Order: sequence, then structure tokens, then C-alpha cells
Amino acid sequence: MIAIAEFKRTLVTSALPYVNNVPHLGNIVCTLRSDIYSRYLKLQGKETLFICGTDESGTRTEIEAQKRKLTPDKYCKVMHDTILKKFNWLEIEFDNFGRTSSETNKRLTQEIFSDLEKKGWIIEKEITLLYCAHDDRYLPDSYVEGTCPFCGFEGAKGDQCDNCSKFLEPAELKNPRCKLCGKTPEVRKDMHLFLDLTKAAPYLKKWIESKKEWKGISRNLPLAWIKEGLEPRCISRNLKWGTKIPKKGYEDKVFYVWFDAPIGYIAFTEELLQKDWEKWWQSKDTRIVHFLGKDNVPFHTIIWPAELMSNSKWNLPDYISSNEYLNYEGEQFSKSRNVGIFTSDLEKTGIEPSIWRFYMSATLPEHKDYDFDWQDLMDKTNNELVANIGNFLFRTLSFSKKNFGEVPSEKLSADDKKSLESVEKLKGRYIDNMENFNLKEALKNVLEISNLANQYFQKNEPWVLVKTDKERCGAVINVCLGLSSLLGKLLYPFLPSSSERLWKQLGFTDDISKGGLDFALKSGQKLGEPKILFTKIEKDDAEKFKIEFSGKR
Ligand code: B3M
Ligand code: ZN
Repeated sequence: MIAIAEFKRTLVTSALPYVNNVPHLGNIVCTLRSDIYSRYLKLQGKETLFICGTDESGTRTEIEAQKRKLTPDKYCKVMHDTILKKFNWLEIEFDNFGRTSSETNKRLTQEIFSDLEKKGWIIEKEITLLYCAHDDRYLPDSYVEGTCPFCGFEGAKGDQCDNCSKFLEPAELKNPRCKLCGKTPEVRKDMHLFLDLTKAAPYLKKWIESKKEWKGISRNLPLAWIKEGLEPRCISRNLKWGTKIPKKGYEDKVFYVWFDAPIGYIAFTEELLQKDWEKWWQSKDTRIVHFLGKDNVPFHTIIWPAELMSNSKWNLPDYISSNEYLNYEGEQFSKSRNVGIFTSDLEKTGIEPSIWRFYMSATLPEHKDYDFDWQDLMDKTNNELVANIGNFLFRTLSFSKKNFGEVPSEKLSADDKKSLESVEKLKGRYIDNMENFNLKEALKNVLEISNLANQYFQKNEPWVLVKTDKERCGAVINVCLGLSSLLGKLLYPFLPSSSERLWKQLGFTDDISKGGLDFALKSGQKLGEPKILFTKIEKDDAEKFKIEFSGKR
């Protein structure tokens, strides 16, 4: 069991989105999870930074910029701002959202490369590459597609198979095709730089083996790969856009996108803080937690730590929280086929950010894949968020406001105490779940508390008591307002803006995002205006969206 009390400060990162597309719902699973987690840490008064940014190097950027007749830099800037706006709409709150093409990132990348070279972990090799005579260029990574030699998947890219996650070299692909013109490329030879993972392997093994608390594939996958034997990994590319390689003979090449991307985590911290940023990366009392999708596990558990091992000053990742995939109504999301819902579409639906966050949180694919489904979105929103939580809060607040106008005094009966004990237990589970990265389970605990709260309200019938025993009615309402405040706090990491609104309705004047899970509900506290917090999704709307985003229109 992990308990955050043991840590002084935490640096939370979310995998950096590529600039070649606005993220779809599946892409933001890890962003949302990291936002929830970092909000929770901050709420609990922990020193925390939440770092992310756009991943701008690589072939995809060149291809997309070319299509739009923009320079890669201009294209990246536009996409960076667009993506950040979409995240902000979803109430995702980074401390810094940087760009991997920044000067800081280039400098740090070159520094880490030089340290790796000094350590003897960089080797040079002549390799076979694919070259398209028609487009007059080499075809690294996503410039080429072919059949995976390991699993037979036909759409494998030149650097990784999206089906079996295996690392690939372009020349290993069967039936390769140029992504630009579709022609079969020719094979050429060129000198390239490799990160010698065979040298890193024993250190990686020892390090991952020490991470007993890592779950699932974050631990098993790298250990299995190390056991099979790691190969040196090519880290240079025949591209113009990217970080220059500080080495004679490599002036016309740049670093591989996955070499400079994770270094962005450090660069964005430095750019944010300017001063004293080192403690976040070099002091042993900082904990580094990475959130990512399962396809990014090999990069974060093998290549990235190997890079950090370039110099003993760097902290290695302390925890890797990976998620499975969110699919779309039984299919893969696809921008080109217009299948699925992208962050750029969310606003158009008129469905509020809180509802999206609730549904995504309630269905997080933490242990297995999940299928997004409009009917499911409607059911979960209407039955759980609106009918359970929303109903209790509105009932309590409107009744209290009308009959008391302020928080009545506390006077617990033996029965009340019992009910509150069950709530305390659930709150304890919520804390354990939050601190152990079971965020979906933590939200379930909140729903369970809200369920108990509804039962309590129902059983005690304050609408009868108000006429027969006003004092007891006040005591019941005091309990209900206490439960509402607790729900506000527990929901805050998941639904920040709704919880803030609830906080005001309850008459609090402090900031809900701070001060832990406790609160002082003082009798006599004036209540604010009760308003409905969540609106139902109509069946007609759900059906309309189902057609609209199916790619069949
Ligand atoms: N840009 C995102 C992806 O593979 C990739 C993550 C980089 S994290 C350093 O979808
Ligand atoms: Zn494969």
C-alpha cells in the first residue's frame, strides 16, 4: 500500500500528446487521471507539480506541417495552443504545458546525450534504412508502414508496432510502403547512433525489480523484455525538424522523437520555475510519477530511465501508472474516418465538461479496456451523477435554505453516529484508492457515500420533521449538510468546477481545492443559493450524437 504521507513532494506528469492531431477521448484518459491525482495531492496539502506539453519532434510533425503548407514550428505552435485550450475546457489544470521544441529541451537533450556518450552507452553503426526514390527522402518511423515481423499486423510503423507494441527498425517491416506516395521504398545504408541498451539492461533490471509496488504491465513488460535481451536502440533520424545532434558527422541528422520527448518533463519544470527547479529532478525527497497509456510503457520503463542513468544526479521515475485503452463503440478512434469523439468535438455536444469528466472517471480503463458508448454515457450520467449525487445535493440544499437559511446546530443521535461511521469507512477506502492509483474505485466510493446520504435523508423524512419536531429536523439537516460538504471535497479532484459551485452554495468562503478533506461546517453558517449542479442527457441527444460521430454521415 502506498500512502502519500511518506512523500515530501511529487512531480506528476502526463504523457505528452503529439501535435499531429487534437486528442480523442481515448488519448485523454491519462491526462484526466493525472489531473485527478495531482488535484488530490494538492488538496491534501502536498507540494506538487503537474507537468505536460506537446511532443513536437518527429516525422508526423513534418508530414502534417507539409500538408498545411506551414513551417513545422508554426504548425506546432498552433497545435500546442489548440490542444491546451481543449484540455483547459475539460478543466485539466497543468502547472506548465510546454513544447518539446523549446531551447531548454534541446539543451537538456544534448546534455543527456553527451553524458551517455561519456558513459560509453552510445554506439555508432551502419544500418539499412528505407529510402523513397520518388519523394527523395529517407523513411523513418511513421513515414513508412508495413507488416509487423512479430505479430503480422499490417499497419505497423517503422519504429513500433501498434498491435504488439514491439520496437521495430524500418528495414524489419515486411512489405514496406512509403506513407507519402505508397510506393515500395528502396534499401540504403547510412551511419547512425544507438543507445546501447545492452549496457543499461543490468541496471534497469535491478531498478525495476526494486519497484515492488508497480502494478501490471508497468513492471512485467520491461522485466520480460530485459529477460529476452535488449538490443541497442537507434536514436538518430534523417530529418530536418528536431533536436540537432552535437557530434561530428551527424550535422544533417536529428534525435529520434522518443529520445527528446520525455526530457521535456525536465525542461518544462525548468521553464516553469527558472530557479531551484533541480530539487524536482535531483533531490531524493521528490517522487516522480508518470501517467501514460500502456503503449508508452516500454519507453518510460526502458529508454527514459536509461537516459536518466546518463548521470547519477537525475532521479529515476518512482511510479508508472499506465492505463489500458478506451475504444469507441467497438471501434478504434479515427480522425480520418471521422469515427469517435475528439476533444475538438466535445463543446459542440453541449454536454458540460463536468459530465465528460464524470463519465470518463467512472469508466476509466485502469485494468482493462473500456468501450465508450453513448447509451452508457447517458445512463451513467442520469442514473449516477444526476439521480444519485445531484439529487441528494439539491434536495438537501433547497430544503435547508428554505427552512433554515443557515446551518442548523449539530446534535447527533446514536443512529446518526452509526450512519456516519459507515461514511468514515468509505472515506478511508477513497483515500487508499486515490493514493494507490485506483481512481475509478475512489469515485465509486463517493457514489456509495452519496447513496448512504440519500438513504439517510429518505429514512429521516425531514419534510415531516419540519412540521413535528423542528429541532430534530435541524439535527438531520446538519448531518446532510455535513455529508454534502464531504461529497464536495471528495468530488473536487474529479469535478473541480462543480465542486467549487457546491462549496459556495454551502456557504463556504474558503478555497475548496486546499485544506485537506476536513472542513469546519459551523452552525450558523449562512447558506448560498441552491442551484441544480448537473443536467440530464436526453435520449434524443444521445441518439443524435451516436449517428453524428459514427463516421457514417
Ligand atoms: N507522444 C504519445 C503517444 O505515444 C507520445 C508520448 C510521449 S511521452 C514522453 O501517444
Ligand atoms: Zn506487431
